Amino acid sequence: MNSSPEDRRSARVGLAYDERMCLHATPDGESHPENPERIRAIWRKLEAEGIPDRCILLKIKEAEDAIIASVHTRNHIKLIRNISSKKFDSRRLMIASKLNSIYFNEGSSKAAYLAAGTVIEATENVANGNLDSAIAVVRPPGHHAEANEAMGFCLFNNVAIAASYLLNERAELSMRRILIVDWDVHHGNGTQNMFYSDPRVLYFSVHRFDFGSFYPAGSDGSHCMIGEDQGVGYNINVPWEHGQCGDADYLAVWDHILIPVAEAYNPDIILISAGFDAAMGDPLGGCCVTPYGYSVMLKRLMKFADGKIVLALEGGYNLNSLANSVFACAKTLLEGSPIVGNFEGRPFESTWRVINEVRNELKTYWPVFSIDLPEEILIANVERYPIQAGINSSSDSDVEKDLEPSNAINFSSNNDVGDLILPLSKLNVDDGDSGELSHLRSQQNQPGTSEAYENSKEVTTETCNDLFHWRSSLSKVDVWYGSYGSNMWKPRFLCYIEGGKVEGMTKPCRGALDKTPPKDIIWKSVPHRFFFARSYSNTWGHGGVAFLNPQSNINDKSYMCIYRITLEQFNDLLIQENAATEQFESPLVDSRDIEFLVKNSFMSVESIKGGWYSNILYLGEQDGIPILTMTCSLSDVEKFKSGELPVCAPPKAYENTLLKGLLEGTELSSEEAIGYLKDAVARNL
Ligand code: X5A
Ligand code: ZN
Repeated sequence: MNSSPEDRRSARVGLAYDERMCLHATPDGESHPENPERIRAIWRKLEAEGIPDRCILLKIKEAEDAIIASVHTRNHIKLIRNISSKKFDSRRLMIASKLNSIYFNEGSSKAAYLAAGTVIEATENVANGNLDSAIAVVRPPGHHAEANEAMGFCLFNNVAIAASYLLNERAELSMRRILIVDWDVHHGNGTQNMFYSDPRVLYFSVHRFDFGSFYPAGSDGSHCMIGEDQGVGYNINVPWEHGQCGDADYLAVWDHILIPVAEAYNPDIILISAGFDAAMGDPLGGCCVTPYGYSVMLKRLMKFADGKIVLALEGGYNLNSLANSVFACAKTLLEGSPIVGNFEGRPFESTWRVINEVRNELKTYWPVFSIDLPEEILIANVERYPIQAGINSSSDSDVEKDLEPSNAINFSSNNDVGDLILPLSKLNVDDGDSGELSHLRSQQNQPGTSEAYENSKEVTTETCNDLFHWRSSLSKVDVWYGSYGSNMWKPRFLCYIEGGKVEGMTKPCRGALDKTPPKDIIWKSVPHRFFFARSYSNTWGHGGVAFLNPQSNINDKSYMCIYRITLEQFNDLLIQENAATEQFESPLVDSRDIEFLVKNSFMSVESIKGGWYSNILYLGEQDGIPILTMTCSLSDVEKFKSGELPVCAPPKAYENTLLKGLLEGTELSSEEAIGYLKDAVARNL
């Protein structure tokens, strides 16, 4: 190690970088966000700013298997050690393809061992006092790597290895409480799992969660994951509900969660899983943290653990944002104060909700959370919502006012035909319409939302306004969602809107982003047959679930409860009904699709093709608004008939839910309702 003589006043900051970590690259030269240019760009920027001269450059060395083995399995280590060897040449692609978001080449092993070794080296030298703090510019990243699995661009869990090294191999350094702050935009599932029952490591992560749909998806990143056994209370997740979070949101979390906890925990050292993919401009993160934001987040942590902080690079995929953010952090460590800058905006309304949820979940373990947040904060900050592009154009609402009723498609509904919905042929569909369905356009501005639109103007940035495009326009369109299964019982249906579960469900629903309850509820019957098929569902366990035959038949009659919701909510419903986990940057069903549906009566949704309910049916209209439902494809019906797919009676809890729906919504007696369901089970398709 060599320190620069002329800069005695600045802190001893270790800096580690090695070009050999660029050896890990896609095997075919295909472009990939996690590529060697990431750390080269950082290094170029640091050099251009004279940072390496002000730091202590660290020796780079490969991690030893014995150390890696404290968090990874023997098998995993063997795989990463051997994956780049000649004899794996033919199997490398295949092995990578079986993993989640992983590639391997001849340089992967070397880079993985160097990345882990470098973070160990940096951590050890901060722990033993040789350095005040350090930055490890490493790749591949680590926080998604599980004990026995590479995933999410991560091979070895660099930070977890270093933490466990201090605890288990370097006890004499007295690093008894390690705070890991994971500010990568993704949840560090691997790190969480490795220390889930270990109170010596407090894992804190703030990440996009989007109700479980953001990578790595599922429930691991939920605020309910607080640790177990001895480690309960020592795992803290702050899950954003959406993208676009920026400095104000992160600093609010620092103020009201991280800093109070750090004060109470009193860590001996802080390891930062420093991904910069929450940075403004990052192509994966969709958030808006500025270099100044990172700088302040870091500075606020420097008062703990005598300033013993190690930053280890995780994600970050916009080369400029990445390099500028790392530079800001280096400067902050060196100078002991944040870079020059200022904040704009204030936290989202959802940020306060999330902060309250986290504090509430953990208040028995962190008494400081029992103190309610000052009401002024909550009141003064409730009006910022994520941008829903399109809604802040002032002309938008004018367009709606100018609508001429004569342009509307004339459904000339004849509601006197009893409660049977009109067959399509009776509908007068005016083909001369300009494009969108005018009757769909002539919808309401919902109460309260115009203020939200006003406020959303202030947070516009070039990179932070993409995600909610489709939501904004579809939130202004109403549809009737027709339910014929368990959703006929309103409390069960509401799980899809508000999130949560009712009795008998094995797991909670994510809910829709817009949690407004349905505006109206009507009961009808439709000339379609409903039946039970499949033999297991995630929500209800063993037994069949309800489907509606897409083909109508005048002799069939099924009860249907229709809920008036927005087309945005219908999309969220569709995603949940089809158990889709990825994020959809475009809607599954939009206004144009409804036009198509009006003409063709059903439509298969391509992007959820494997889902059981990927077929949208149009069932006519009510009050000028289309009635849609979702069911299986015609080809599934054929498979149910042929026995290729199972037909099965519903599980008891599911059947009871349907019964409750029918009894509360229809005039049916208990016997009649039971008979109606029994009949659906008994008859052939
Ligand atoms: C370290 C990191 C992201 C993985 C995203 C996979 N991983 N779609 O940022
Ligand atoms: Zn990430």
